[in-house]
Amino acid sequence: MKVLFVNPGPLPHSEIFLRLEPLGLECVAEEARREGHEVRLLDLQVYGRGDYERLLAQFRPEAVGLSLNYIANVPEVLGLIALAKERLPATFLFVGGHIASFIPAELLAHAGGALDCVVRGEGESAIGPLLAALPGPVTGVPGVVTGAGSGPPARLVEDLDRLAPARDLTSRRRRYFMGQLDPCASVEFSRGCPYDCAFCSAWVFYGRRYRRISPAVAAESLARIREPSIFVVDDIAFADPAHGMAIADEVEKRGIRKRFYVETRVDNLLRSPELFARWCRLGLRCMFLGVEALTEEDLKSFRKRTSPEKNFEALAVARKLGISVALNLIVDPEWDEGRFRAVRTWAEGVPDIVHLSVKTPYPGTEIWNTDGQRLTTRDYRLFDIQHAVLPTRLPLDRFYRELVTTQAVLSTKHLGFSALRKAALAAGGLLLRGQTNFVRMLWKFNTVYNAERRYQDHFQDIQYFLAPPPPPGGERAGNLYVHG
Ligand code: B12
Repeated sequence: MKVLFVNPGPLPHSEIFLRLEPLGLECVAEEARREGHEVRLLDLQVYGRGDYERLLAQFRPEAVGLSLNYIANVPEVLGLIALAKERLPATFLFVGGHIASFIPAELLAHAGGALDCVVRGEGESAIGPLLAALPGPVTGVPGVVTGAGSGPPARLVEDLDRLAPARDLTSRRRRYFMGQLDPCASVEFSRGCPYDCAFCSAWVFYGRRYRRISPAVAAESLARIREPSIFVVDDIAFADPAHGMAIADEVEKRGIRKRFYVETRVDNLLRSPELFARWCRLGLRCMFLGVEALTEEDLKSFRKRTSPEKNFEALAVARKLGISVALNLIVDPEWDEGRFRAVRTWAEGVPDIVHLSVKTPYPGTEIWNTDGQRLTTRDYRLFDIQHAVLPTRLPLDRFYRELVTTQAVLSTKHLGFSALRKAALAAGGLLLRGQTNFVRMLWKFNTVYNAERRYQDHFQDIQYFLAPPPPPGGERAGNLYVHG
């Protein structure tokens, strides 16, 4: 069967810092190929709508599977479905991915009959049985939801070692980058997270399970990658220090030299600084720490299971490693000017890259159930953690002025004189190698850090309305787990 997999375009506010390969979709595509299907993959982060239309017309897929990880992409994906339905009415259309797994009924309703099914959970275990069932009914396939109801619960992949992303199906790979790690490929060493932060849906998706890829398999997969830089997409890198050490052994054994970026928790770093020091020797260049809040009270409200002292201690440990340290703080829409000022002062005084994201309840998170009744907008596109979707204490336009000023100050801090010199050197090197992603990013700041634009985004016409959650007191987190 001819199958086309499609990844939607980027969100406007993340586009400037990075653009990464659709790793999950590549894994699903590879599974389909192993089953003998003829497979194509189109990533709309690096291709345009015209390419999609051309592929539909020329390849004429019998099935089209779209990836939907980010809630802000919902309207775009619905548009892509409508277009495919119009051009190829007999083609089987399905959607899978992180956010799709939490809102299958809503997606089917929005698509008004154009969408044949939603696949919940990890796509690798469902794709074979799904395509094999066609053109018959698919309701018996685990994880599948159709207009007629749900099939058996989604199944976790039993053996992560047998997965292999179909990187050869993504062209224009030089367009994938992460700041100065340009070009950059993605890998995974593990899946899932054993913690249960209230603002995150990753642990709900995987049911708090943490699964490892065998060290030798992880290293082999790294060895096959051509790009010099690697984004490790794990929800929580090196949660198991022994596993991290074993991968390091295998990487060393094979003489693999890459530059790495990882995201992890502060307690992880504090538990095994020697592991991170070893990875720095192996090429770890940048580490993202989910600090999230500066006060005990806020950390508790997010169930972060850490403390301000631990956060500051971990930052000190990370800085000693001599790598770039980035951290995130969650902005509460309740913040006033004084609170923004205090955060600006703190962030300007530390050497790390400080990101601000806005507290956003989206389906799958615990705060969706506790705060979702208070949403001020039901426009999917605004759920990108750069817009306020809960009531703000400041008038909305002033909230954005504070937020965007703070973000711009923190970004230009890193593009101050000495940083700019370093950036120029890096940019020069990249340009010499023909890599323009990072340099283009430097010029996009003014369009992204624009308070008026973010405010005006609230007044766009809305085609699809996000349904609010049921009243509180209903579901327990365990009942919301995607996998059975
Ligand atoms: C790595 C990562 C990123 C990377 C990008 C990864 C990439 N290559 O695309 C970066 C850093 C760019 C990123 C950015 C953002 N991220 Co992010 N990210 C993740 C993270 C930690 C892992 C994703 C991943 O690669 N997993 C590994 C792969 C193998 O799994 P997968 O992509 O989920 O794919 C599997 C299934 O979903 C499914 N599947 C996927 N597509 C399809 C398609 C079909 C047809 C089928 C059948 C199945 C299927 O099968 C796949 C294989 O099992 C997740 C957390 C999580 N565990 O999901 C958050 C997560 C997805 N991100 C999140 C957020 C909020 C963001 C940002 C908005 C943050 C920001 N403002 O900067 C941006 C927006 C990015 C954008 N679209 O432009 C939220 C999503 C919230 C939401 N519901 O919308 C998550 C869930 C984290 C959280 N805190 O809750 N992210």
